[in-house]
Amino acid sequence: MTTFKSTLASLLVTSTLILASCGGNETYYEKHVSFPPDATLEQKVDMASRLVPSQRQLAWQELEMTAFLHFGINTFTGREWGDGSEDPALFNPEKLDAEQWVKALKDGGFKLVILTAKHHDGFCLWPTATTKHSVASSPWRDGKGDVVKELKEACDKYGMKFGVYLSPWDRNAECYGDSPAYNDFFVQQLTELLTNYGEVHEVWFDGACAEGPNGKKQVYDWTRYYDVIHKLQPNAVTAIMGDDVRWVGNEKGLGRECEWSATVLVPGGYVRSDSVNTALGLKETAPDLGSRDLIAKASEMFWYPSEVDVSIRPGWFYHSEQDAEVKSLAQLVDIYYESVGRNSVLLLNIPPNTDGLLAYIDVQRIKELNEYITKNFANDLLTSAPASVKQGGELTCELPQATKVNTVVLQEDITKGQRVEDFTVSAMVDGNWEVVGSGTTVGYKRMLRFPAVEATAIKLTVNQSRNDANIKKISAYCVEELNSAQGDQKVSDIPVDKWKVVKATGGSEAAKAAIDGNAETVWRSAGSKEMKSIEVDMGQVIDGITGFAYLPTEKDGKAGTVFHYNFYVSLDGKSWQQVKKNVEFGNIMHNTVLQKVAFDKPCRARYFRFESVDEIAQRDFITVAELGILKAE
Ligand code: FUL
Repeated sequence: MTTFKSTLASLLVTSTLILASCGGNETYYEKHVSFPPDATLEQKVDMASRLVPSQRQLAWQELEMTAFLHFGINTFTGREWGDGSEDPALFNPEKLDAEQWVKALKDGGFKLVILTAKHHDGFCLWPTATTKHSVASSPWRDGKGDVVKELKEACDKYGMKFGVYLSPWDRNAECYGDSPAYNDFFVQQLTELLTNYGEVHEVWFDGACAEGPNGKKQVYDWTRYYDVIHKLQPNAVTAIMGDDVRWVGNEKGLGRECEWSATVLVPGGYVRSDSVNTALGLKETAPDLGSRDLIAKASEMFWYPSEVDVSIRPGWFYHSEQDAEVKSLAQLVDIYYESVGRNSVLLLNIPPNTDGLLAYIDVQRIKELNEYITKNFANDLLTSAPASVKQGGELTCELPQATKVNTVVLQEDITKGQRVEDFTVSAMVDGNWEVVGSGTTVGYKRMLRFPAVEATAIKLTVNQSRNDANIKKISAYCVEELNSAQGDQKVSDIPVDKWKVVKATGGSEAAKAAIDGNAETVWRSAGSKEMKSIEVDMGQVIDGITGFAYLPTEKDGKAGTVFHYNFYVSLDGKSWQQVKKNVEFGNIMHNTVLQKVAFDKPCRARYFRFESVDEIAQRDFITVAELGILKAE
């Protein structure tokens, strides 16, 4: 048995004392707090410490692991973003079995699943009355199928919560960009989804958006959408462009080490969000969303916790050529530590394939993940009780004998707010305290990994907090260590050592970095209003070229990432054949992974030219970490 010891001066263990420690002030602010105009920083910080989640936000946070299913017309076209012109006849997942999905997700430890009921291409996975661009026009189940219904029934059968992704951006709807008409259309779709299928626990509105077919920009009526959701599904959190759940800011599975659920960022769906966030210099991707410096400048705060969305594969949709790139168990465990372990909920995407099934390898991998978590976190080596700790105070948990520890998990009682701002974790090793971890925020859950020590006690020191910190639990484990080192990413199927740059925007010399087989070196073209391009001589004619690859870079943010491109091939470097014209790297601005592009048919060439039509933010230069040529084995 382990024992739990506290230093009385620094520690108050009963709720009465917790209230006393707050000066008898029991005021909490649910989800939002406005600061009085003349509030001092001290008063603001005090109010920030008493900002708490709503009931539905708390229930969502406790799920910890949630799953995404990206499925739709893109599954059948091999794209990440469809443009809305796809023929519904392409959609025919003949073996679709939603029970297989849900059973696999349950075995993977997931508590809620969100389906892309409609992605940006506008194709609806349920037989909506709003458009013909849906499963009803597909050959699947003779046009009588309903993916939403089949999934929801499976969820109900296996006790899985259910959520819907309904893309506001719709590249098919004719009325898109005619704001009032599209808002009606969208509300009707939302109403169908939230009325006809039983309980929904999360509604996910992504932030991607562009101009409509008529060139007009769509002005979304978020307030109206929220009203519909709250009326029809009061227990559903609204995510991303919703105001209950915040996008973490990347699609890599990475929460911030300093992750505030109590944040000054105004949710994107609020009318004032642009003006307030711009004035504070903030966006979802900012590294700091809740420090005292920001609180000093802010006039309000939100309980707006982070959700970490990431795909088990490089893309969000299933592409068979990515079967070998399913994340390893070690990578998924890292993601778990860096999402759930960083005060966030994990939203892991496992996309169904063209048969309408989750691929075997994905199913195995999530099962391994759950087994790893269940096994390694089954035995807490400590017995801690909830405690209130003053700034500078300590909480010590003793172990009965020297025990190997390499992971400590901290939890705050967020029903009393998020308060810890700076902490240290130490282990008693051979009679001395050794610091094994430190950080800023804790929040709902904070996990720390460190090289194993033989500890006889674990101590948490709260160096700084907003009022007394309410520590719910300290746990310690000795988990199995996995090696998540990734091998080098193969960009080109053919050797690049004989390749030469013939010409490039800004000169050939600098552009060598794009074809040197080294992903670390990056070519940044000269700035130009014209299209930026690079022309390469591969040194010999290559038969059977099936496509090309472009590796973007995140050095310098994502600046220079190509969005639309042209691609040409040539046998002699004089007469050129255009094999790709103004094609989009769908979602590249959010997910800067290696882009592999397949040609319609294999070709023969000695030269190629890659040309950028535009950059993700219309900058006048492009960057290329690496280019490669793909060839069938
Ligand atoms: C983004 C979308 O553009 C991607 O296609 C994907 O759905 C991701 C989860 O959200 O905003």
